[in-house]
Amino acid sequence: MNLTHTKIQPFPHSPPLTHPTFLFSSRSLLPFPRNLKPAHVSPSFLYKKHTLLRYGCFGVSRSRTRSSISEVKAEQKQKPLLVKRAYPFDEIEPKWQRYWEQNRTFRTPNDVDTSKPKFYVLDMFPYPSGAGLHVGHPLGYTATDILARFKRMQGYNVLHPMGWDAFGLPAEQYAIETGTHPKLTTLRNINRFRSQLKSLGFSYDWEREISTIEPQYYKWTQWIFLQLLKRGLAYQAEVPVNWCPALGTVLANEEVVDGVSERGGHPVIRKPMRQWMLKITAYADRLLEDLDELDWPESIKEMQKNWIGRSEGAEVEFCVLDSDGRETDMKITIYTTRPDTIFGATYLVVAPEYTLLSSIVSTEQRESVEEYQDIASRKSDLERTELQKEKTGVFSGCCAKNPTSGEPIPVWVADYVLGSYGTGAIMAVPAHDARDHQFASKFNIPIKWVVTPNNGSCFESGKAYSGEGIIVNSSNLKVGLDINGLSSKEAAYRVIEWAEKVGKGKKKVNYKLRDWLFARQRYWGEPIPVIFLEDSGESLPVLESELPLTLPELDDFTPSGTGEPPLSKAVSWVKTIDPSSGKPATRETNTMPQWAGSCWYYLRFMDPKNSNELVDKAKEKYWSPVDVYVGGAEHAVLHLLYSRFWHKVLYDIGVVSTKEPFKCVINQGIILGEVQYTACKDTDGNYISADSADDLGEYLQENISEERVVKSGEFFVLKDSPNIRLIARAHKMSKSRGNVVNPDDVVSEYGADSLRLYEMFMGPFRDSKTWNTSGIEGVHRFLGRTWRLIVGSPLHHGAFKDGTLVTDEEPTMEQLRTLHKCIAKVTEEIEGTRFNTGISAMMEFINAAYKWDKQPKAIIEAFVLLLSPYAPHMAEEIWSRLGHPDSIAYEAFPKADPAYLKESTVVLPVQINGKTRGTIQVEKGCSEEDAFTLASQDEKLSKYLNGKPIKKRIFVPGKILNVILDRQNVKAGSIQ
Ligand code: ANZ
Repeated sequence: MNLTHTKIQPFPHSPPLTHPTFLFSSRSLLPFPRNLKPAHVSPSFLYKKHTLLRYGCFGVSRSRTRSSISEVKAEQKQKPLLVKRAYPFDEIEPKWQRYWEQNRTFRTPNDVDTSKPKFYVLDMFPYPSGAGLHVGHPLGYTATDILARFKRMQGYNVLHPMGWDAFGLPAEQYAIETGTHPKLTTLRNINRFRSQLKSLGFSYDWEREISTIEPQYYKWTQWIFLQLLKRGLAYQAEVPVNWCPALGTVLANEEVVDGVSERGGHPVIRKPMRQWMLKITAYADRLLEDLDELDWPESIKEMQKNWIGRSEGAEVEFCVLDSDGRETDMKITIYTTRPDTIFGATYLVVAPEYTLLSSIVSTEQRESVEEYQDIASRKSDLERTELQKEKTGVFSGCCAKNPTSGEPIPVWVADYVLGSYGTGAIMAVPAHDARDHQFASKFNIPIKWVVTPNNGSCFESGKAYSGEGIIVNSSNLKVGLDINGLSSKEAAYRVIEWAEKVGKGKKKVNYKLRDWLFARQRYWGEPIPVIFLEDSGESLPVLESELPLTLPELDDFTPSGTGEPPLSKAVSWVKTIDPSSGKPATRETNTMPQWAGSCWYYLRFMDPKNSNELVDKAKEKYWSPVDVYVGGAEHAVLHLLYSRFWHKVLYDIGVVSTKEPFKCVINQGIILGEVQYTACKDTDGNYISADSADDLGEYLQENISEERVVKSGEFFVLKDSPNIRLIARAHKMSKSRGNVVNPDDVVSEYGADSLRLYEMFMGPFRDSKTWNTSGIEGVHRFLGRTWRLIVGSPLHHGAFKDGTLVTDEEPTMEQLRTLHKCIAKVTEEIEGTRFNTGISAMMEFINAAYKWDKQPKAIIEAFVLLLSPYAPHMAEEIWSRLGHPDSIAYEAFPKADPAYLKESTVVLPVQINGKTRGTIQVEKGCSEEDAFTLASQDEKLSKYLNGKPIKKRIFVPGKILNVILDRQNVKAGSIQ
């Protein structure tokens, strides 16, 4: 966005900052997978990295000492409190919050008038962590609140709810450590979050508040599970999980770092265990296709596409040979996306976990294969498939026949092939695949070139040629296949056709997307509504009429140590009877993952108290889909993909009426901590410039307070030694860095309206930005100026006046123009979610209004309406002082009148005898006569015109005035 048009720019002094850590620390919904970076973050990272280098930060990591965080904190504490209350926010904010609550101002009634348009604006509901609200939360919440308030004022029925994604690991871990029931911890945290949110004046309909831990809510989460089960979309399978023998528990991927547990650093192995899976893969194509219709950031759509990872190829059977080279009945089916290269397949690779492996491995090789399988079980998929990583593998002792060339080729076991993708077996073509090339070179396996680039051979390059081209060395008339001379595409087609004809293969589409592992060995989650008959082990769904299946009380939340989930300790709960057969049964003791509750909560908000249905059909039809959904980019894939999957299932069974849940998704940027400045010092304690510090090898660092820093060109330097360049760096806010800003502190010091305004003014909504306390002072001053303009300066003893200064006078043309320009800009910027520039427009208005003698009521009222979505408390207060008994929340948002937006004057060029001699400023509708009079009075033009005989005047209204003088007189005249 181009901010240069506005006179007031959001923090022109904000430096370009470093951005070393991406992941947003907010624990809303679930943690972001470590290996997944939001795509949109990367380009800015490159830029930031570049900036870092400019400040010399990368060298600094080698420094010997650092000032401790406590020092930084102490330094921050010493800063005197500079702020003076610019207006009585501490009185008016609680007053209006009470008013809204008592008057149920933001309640969306159950029976809204559905002939009116609707607007459903939703925040990704937070995980109520023990740390309370973080300033990152109100960034998105203020934006959605502005939209909600704006749309209400435009006459929409608005649904703007809030709730809690309240199951989760931290409460359970805290329970294990302290014995406090997770429910107690969670409810305490929810209460804190709720009161913090209320103190910020968000216009949520609190009567629709929901929490995923409430049985009346998770009843329907369990109900959805039963529908999935009924349709074969939930099933059980033996799946490798992260098993930590020392902790006696299964860990989530996020809890395993480099093969050891995040807590305690104990080794973690992959172990197959019975798990519940959801068949999201059955929806892969629809999840992919329907992305096109969505108004989502392209980066998220791209990430979802990659996550689904559709690829087209073929499955081909390779016959296993016995030790004498004869064909056996066993086949290895491989998946390839390059059937055109099949003649170049000089070996096969099967994954260490390939199911048929034990039946093909030779006796001599069995021991080394098993040893290799054991080592591979400790590695993550990511570690295994890294291209850079040295390839490892063992020979299986058996060979298979390449069905096209007819040649016997060895079968290897290697961990760069994953058991979970394709068929778990590949045909390796070392000439045309980089990983196969590395492997074949290491183990001396023949490399056979079968594709040549269109512009000539590259066979001698020493590496694989993975592009497409013209096929060579690929003919075997004995099997009836000759693809030489064909392009890769034609050849691939021909190979598939041939394989299908001879019954050795078929076309195949594959997805990277895996079925969703839907069980956790945890206490604090929704119980899975399934029982197992004791005699047969058969699994049966709990009857829908028995839902909710509530979590039993438990005192001991520690894992059992055997892999059995904590719920197995609730013996009397686990033991049950199958109601239909009367047979003894046991309950499922795994619980659902945290994703479950967040998959469908947006539907419940439409009808939160319904005890008969998940959501009433008519209500769903009216409110669906969510019009704007705002949250962090860390949920680009999993949460948004899982909800889309459940939504599509609910669509198929007629519970919802739309194919997609969220029409528009917006990701707010990350808020980084305040910039910290550091100076480098040599070992004698002398300051050295950051750009030369690297040459020193070892150096010391000292934190520098903002007052001692000045910007010089692109860099920051010491105020009293401008040749000493400093390191400027902003970090992700985190407890351990001590740079977390608590919104409560900001509210008590500056008020909620200032915090709201500041978060919106920091920069473009979607960009990452740095916190800057002096920035809040800036917006607080703006609100103070607004207050003084309308209400007046405080009285001499500091008290704030009652009433307002507005007058009943008719507004002037200039005032109307200023107002309508502001209305147009603020409206346009809210609609485009460019809140920062909307604020700039209001600041410009206030600056202009300070020049007026009088503040006509009509003008000021309209301005207060514009301000109200941003600073609702102040707006309500002034609105009531202006004599309105009702809340401002449902007043009509002002509309810009185009008549006042047109520039009323134009600059008219004036020509004398065809030559431009000057310009005059005229009203747009100005007549020829008036234009001529003005030109004659103009200082510059008058000397050409006054007293001169005029032959002709050519006038094009609004464009030009050309005056042709009488030639004869010109000769004698004084025109130069
Ligand atoms: C032969 C070949 C020749 C291949 C060539 C590539 C290039 P995508 O696009 O990701 O689907 N592959 C198949 N299954 C695999 C597994 N379980 N683990 C690791 N690699 C696997 O990739 C498909 C390609 O990745 C397949 O095509 C296969 O190698 C490999 F010049 O087959 B290809």
